[in-house]
Amino acid sequence: MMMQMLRNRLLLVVLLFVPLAGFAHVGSSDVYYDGYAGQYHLLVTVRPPSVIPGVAEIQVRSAANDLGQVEILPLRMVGPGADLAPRPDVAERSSADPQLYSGHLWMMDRGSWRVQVNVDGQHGKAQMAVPVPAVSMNSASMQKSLRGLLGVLGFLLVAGFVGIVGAANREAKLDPDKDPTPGQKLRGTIAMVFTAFLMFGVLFSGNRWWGKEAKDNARLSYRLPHVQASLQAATLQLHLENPNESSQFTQFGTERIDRLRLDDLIPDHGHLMHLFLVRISDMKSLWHLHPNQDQTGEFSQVLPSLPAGHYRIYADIVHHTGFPETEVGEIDLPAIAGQSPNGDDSGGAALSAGDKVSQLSDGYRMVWERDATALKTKQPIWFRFRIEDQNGKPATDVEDYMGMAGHAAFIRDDGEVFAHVHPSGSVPMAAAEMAQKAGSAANHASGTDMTMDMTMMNHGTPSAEVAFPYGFSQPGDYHIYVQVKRGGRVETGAFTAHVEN
Ligand SMILES: [Cu+2]
Repeated sequence: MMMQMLRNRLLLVVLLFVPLAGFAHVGSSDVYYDGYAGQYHLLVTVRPPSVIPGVAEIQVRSAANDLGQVEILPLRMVGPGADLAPRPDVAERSSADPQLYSGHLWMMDRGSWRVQVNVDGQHGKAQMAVPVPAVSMNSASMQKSLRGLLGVLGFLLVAGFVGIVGAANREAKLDPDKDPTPGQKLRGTIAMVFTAFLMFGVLFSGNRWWGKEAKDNARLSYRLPHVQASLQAATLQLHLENPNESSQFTQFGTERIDRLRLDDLIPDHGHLMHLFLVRISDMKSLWHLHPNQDQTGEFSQVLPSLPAGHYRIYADIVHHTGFPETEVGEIDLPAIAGQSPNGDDSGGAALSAGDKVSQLSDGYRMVWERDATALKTKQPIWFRFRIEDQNGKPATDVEDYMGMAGHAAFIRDDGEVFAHVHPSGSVPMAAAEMAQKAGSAANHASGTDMTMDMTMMNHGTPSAEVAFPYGFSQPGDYHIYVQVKRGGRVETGAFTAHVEN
């Protein structure tokens, strides 16, 4: 028990020296969520740690100046820990910006979490919850300079120890100003050799112990899952992999309820999978499709007409725990003469992206309402888009598309970053709903009546303007694809964005 604790402490100390890399799913680990706690309109940003256990950074911004105190606490989404609320932390109110609160939370385990936000203010108490997937993206390695410094210090420590033992055996019983006898010298040398061997043994077994620990830890790092795609006639066949599968039971023999499996997928706004296909060479052909599940891990999609090229594949799925994954893949496609997209499928073969304006059909336009300030990483930004008719008037026929006012995909031009975002933010709706329900169930059980109104989640009201809260984790050149439904068909606006660090 003591050893275990010591080991964890040691690991922790090492982890604290490691800079947080902010790399997840497909390079966009930060969570942005816009929603309501009762009548309070909040934008919550969660920056999960890149190594678990680790510290998540939480920011809560209220839309109006109506808040007093904000508390935050981390909870598991499912399983035994889901109802065991720890004592909440009080988020600190920014002195420069009274509508901004921030705090830190420890996430001790990998898996599906929710951050519960308890607020108190002008409209009484209320709460909401934000789903947060927590994974270790890497086994963080120590910085070279730190490794060198610790190595030198460690050597001095060992050499000093050997020297002390030698001196103690040689000269401890010596009177002042006397030289040691040959016998005492020999005794000292033997003691030093013996101590050196002993220290070598200790260091050697310590290193082996550490190496084993590091290997175990590395095995638990999250590996980006890949989808194998092949084409049969005009049908895309998809085979999902599950590289992060763990055993069904924990070391204590209890079932690992949140282990990743492929037979537990839940629909996210009506579909088990949201598939994005983008031709990386020019970013002009983008498709948002919804393949059918034929059996566990196997999906298929009849393709619409699309131009030949090398396509990147992003397959979004959500597990029963609310844990989202994006499986990535690539495929070379010939020109496909398929059917026109049906159902919720949509996209475009020749989208030309502007930095402010994107042409839609019938002379309509989509306008990105951006100001002149440069886009920077790690900032929550509202991306607002306005749909205009041929006369520049706001469109009046915008309607709901898959339960939402709009869908956006942020894709870096090299394909290494991908995020599927909604007016409510970067979390899948299925996970967001699960987090709210878990919260209200727990409150109900504890006798606290804080009703949470599902309709208060921000799906966005279909109108001529649609807005998405999101922030870039990494700099680079991006394409932003914004999809809205207008006059019975889905339109895709495309924009370019340069993001600075
Ligand atoms: Cu969507």
